[in-house]
This record gives sequence, C-alpha cells and structure tokens, in this order.
Amino acid sequence: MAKSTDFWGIVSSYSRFLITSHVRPDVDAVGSEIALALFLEKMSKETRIVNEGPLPASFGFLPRHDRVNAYPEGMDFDYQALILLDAPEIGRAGALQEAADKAPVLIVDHHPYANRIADFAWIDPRASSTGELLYRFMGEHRELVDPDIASCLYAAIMADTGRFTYANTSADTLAAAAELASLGASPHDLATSYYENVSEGFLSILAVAASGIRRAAGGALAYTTLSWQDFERAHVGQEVATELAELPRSLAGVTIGALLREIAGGTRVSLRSKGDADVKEIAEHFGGGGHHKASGFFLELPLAEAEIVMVRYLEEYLANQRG
Ligand SMILES: [Mn+2]
Repeated sequence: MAKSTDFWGIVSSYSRFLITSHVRPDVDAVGSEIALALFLEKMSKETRIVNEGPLPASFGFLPRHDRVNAYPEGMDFDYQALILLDAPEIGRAGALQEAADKAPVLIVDHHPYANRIADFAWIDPRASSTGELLYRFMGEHRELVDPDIASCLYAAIMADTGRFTYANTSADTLAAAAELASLGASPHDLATSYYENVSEGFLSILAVAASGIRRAAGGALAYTTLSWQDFERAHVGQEVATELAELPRSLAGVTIGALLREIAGGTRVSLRSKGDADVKEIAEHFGGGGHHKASGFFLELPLAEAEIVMVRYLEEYLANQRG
C-alpha cells in the first residue's frame, strides 16, 4: 500500500500538475486542492486546480479560493500528471475525466475503496480526511507550510470530522490539527467563518427538517423527509443536505438517523449512525456506499414510497441487531 513517502517520490518526478477532485466537492476536497497547489508551488512546481463546476459562495472562507477554476477554464495548461484528491477513481471527477487520457492519474484519498486502475493511489481509510493525509505528506517539509496552506488543511480536517466529533477523529487527527494551528491556522476564525455563516434559508429548511422528524423501530430510527418544494421555498440548494442529515441522529435514544430528499428521478437517502449500526452495509444493500457511520443511497422511487421501503428495511435491520 502506498504511503506519504511514495507520494513524495512520485511528485518529485513531475513538474506540472493538474489538480482536481470529485463533483460537488466538499471542504475537504477544496481545502486539500488549494493546500496542495500552494505547497507544490513552493517546491517550484507548476499547478492548476480545475473542478467540474464553480465553487459555491460558502467556500469563500478558504484562503486563495480564487485559485479554483471551473472546467473548461484552466484546461489549456500543459500538465504532466493529474492529481485526484478525496475520490477513489477518476469517474468521480465529472468532466475532468477527460484529463486522464493525457497524463497519469495520482490519487490521494481516505475513502475505503480499493483502486486498481490508477497509475498511483495513496488511499488510507484510517485517516479522517484527505487534508490529514496531505498534512502527513507536507509535515516532512514543515518549513514550506505557510498560514494559507495550514488554514486550508485545518479547514479540510475540521469539516470532514464534523468539527472533531465524528468517529474518524483520532489522536493523529488532533495532533495534525494542533500542528496546523501552530503553523498559522486559526481554529476560531475558520470554525466561525464556515459554521456561523448560514443563510436565513438554511435556518428555515432546518426548521422544516426538525419539525418533520418521525420515529420508528421503537424509537431507534429517526428520520425526516424534504421535498423539492421545501428546498425551493427556503431558497437553498441540495448541498445543505449534508448538514441536515446529522439532525435526526442527534435525538436521544436514536441508533440510526436518516434524511430522505426528493431529487431528479427519485429519492436520495442519507444515513447516519450512533453506536454499532453499520450504515455502510445498509447503503450497500441498496446499491449505495459510504462509511460505517455515514452513508447514502438512491432509490428510484417517489419520496413517500422510498420512505416506506427504507423504514421497512431499517425496522427489520434494527430488530435483528437487538437479537
Ligand atoms: Mn474527505
């Protein structure tokens, strides 16, 4: 299995990198992209960051977010290698897939999938985030980590660990965060500028989601549903769903929390677990995937029917768990 020293070796053998991530990138993806681009430039490399689409305004708190191009902007760059961050295979990069035809693909990711087709893959599912992996890589040349790089990596780790509360938060994660704070990342500024910067629309859809919570399986399952009208009325996009998905699980006595939302062609189900329930296994049953404590899947069914299917399956799953 590849490790940070192998990544050093491979990065040293090229001088021009195109950097990308998965479609609808999160803060770990974008923070990692910016941090890596800035760091490689300090090693006298040339870099260009290109994502499939433009960055939503909520990423404006990341230093140097202006460095992120939206495809096809930036594609005129003569790169020698394509670095894919926070995704296990190039198919996740949308339009950027085409970039893989011209150069080797180097992957750095923490999602638990084996990749057998990349030219190089450093995948470590024990790391909380791609930001934590990149910190491990950059830690060998700490003098090159400036406050902008430190802030982007800190934000990446903060976001992927739910502010250092998810099960993926380890002693190594906290040590990396502490080092990054000492290198110029401000935990307070980054947390407030990201988490305390929500719109009124977000709070109104949060209220809809909270007031709609129902329970099943003797209370062990809590879930809520959102229709496309709920999003339209609140003037918010589907990207807020990541935050809302945490809500049902936060109730006392709940083992699995779920958010069901209407999307094009069906229903997206986001699962979150507390305790032993393995929601990755459940998502995989429905053709989806994710982590043990956070996963998701798609059902080609209207919201009301998807709710019935999911509740029926989870009631059985939780009953079997209780033995
Ligand atoms: Mn990530």
